[in-house]
Amino acid sequence: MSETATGVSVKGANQTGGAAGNNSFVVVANRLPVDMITEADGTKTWQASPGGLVSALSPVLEKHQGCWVGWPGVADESPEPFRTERGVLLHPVELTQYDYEEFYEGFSNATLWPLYHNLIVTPEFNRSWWDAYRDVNLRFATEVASVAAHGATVWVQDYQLQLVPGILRQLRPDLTIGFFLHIPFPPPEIYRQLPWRDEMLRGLMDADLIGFHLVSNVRNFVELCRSYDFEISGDITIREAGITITTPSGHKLGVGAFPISIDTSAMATPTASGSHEEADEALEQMHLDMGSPSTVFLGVDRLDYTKGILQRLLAFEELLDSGALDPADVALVQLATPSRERIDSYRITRSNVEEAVGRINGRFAQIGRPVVHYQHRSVSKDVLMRYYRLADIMLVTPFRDGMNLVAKEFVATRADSSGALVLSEFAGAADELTQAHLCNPFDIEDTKKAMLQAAWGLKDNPEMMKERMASMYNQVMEHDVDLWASAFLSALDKARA
Ligand code: GDG
Repeated sequence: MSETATGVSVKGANQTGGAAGNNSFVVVANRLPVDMITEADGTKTWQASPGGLVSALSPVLEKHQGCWVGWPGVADESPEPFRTERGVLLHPVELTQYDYEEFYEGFSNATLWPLYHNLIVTPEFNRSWWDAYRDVNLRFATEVASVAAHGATVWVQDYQLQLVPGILRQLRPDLTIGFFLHIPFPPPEIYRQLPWRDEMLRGLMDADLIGFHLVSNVRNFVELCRSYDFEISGDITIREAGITITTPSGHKLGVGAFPISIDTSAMATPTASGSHEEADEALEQMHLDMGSPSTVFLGVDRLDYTKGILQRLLAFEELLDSGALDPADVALVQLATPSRERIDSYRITRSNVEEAVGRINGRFAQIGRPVVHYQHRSVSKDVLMRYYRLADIMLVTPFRDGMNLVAKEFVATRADSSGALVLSEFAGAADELTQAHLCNPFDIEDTKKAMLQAAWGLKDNPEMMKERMASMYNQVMEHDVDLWASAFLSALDKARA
């Protein structure tokens, strides 16, 4: 038994191989790309799970025919590993109800999520949650060690698994280990609030490469590392692994910015199934059903307080109130995917959003013709695509967001350069989509201004609006998820070498 720098006890550490599996490419993420569903008659089925990480990684795993290690989305269930139709081996990790509450809802989503999103709500620091986080990270690392072939590449995903690189290095020094953080990395003065900051950081430092979305995230991380005994070299402005950090034990770690993107090929057709004509008819019908508004605003988000859904509704309400927008002429569609529903701050957010939807419709809608169309359910990819195509103006107004794939997905449906994007300057996507109508979501006047500029621009200056959309469309098409994954994986190879 040996102990890692994170204090996690590891049986059989330093024994290369051991019970090595035969997968040469392994991704490990908190969730599998599918959720296990129990039907009324007790049969178990699988359903694709929504979310940015799944959207980004599924095509990468399919291309490599790799193995995905993760939790199947239901507590106390341990289904057998199975291969998807597209050739990805799914290897479930069991989480108990206790793990779910303490590791997932607690430490991951009530401690780390708010801490890394610049304290939009106050993080809770609870010692038993930390213990659960360490235990579950050990379990994930042990599963990976059992499925990875000798010398395999393992790609660890996101904030729930930051101790996995350290544990895995002890268990399987033969592996090449990459880590990607899908959410922002906070400024050091915020990170330092974490009571377990040293263990957490050391868990990460055993990776060969750490990737963030943005250079600003890299800067925060490097600045934090300066306060430790690490040697730092390289140029921060070189996006892909411009920085090398050497730990006191001599381990070298690459650090770089790899802005994530979307599977553009999946966005190119109006629907995955059905003809173009059918898709157009369905779209027309949707528009008719909504009372044929001349401008449709659209929001698509997990129902999360970071996404700024309430503030966007309030901005819309004030524009209706002042007469700047005519309720007979506009509609706002808000799709809000259920998320982390048992956590208090999420319940409060949902209740505030739904109160605002009811109030706005009560004030401005006609019976049978809502001005805000709100849905708190997931929709299929086909239906989501239809909403993207229906919208005139996409509203993406998070207070803080690592990247935001919704913004890129909307742009990718605009081969004809139609429509406009209102985008928060605090979404990672704003670094690339500079031709969006950028706004500060903390400033309601600024948000209203961006919404109106987009609406007026489409009416008064369509040529200029087309140029803006075309430039964003090209940016997204030229920087797709394949490029993101291949840039990361080739930097990982180099870092290991
Ligand atoms: C995290 C980071 C980063 C949403 N509703 C439905 C649905 N979705 C899909 C969207 C999109 C994804 O979920 C959401 O991705 P985002 O990037 O917008 O946001 P997070 O879930 O917070 O993702 C984020 C991302 O990781 C990747 O690194 O960009 O900053 O927070 O793909 O299309 N898909 C379907 N039905 C829905 O109702 N089918």
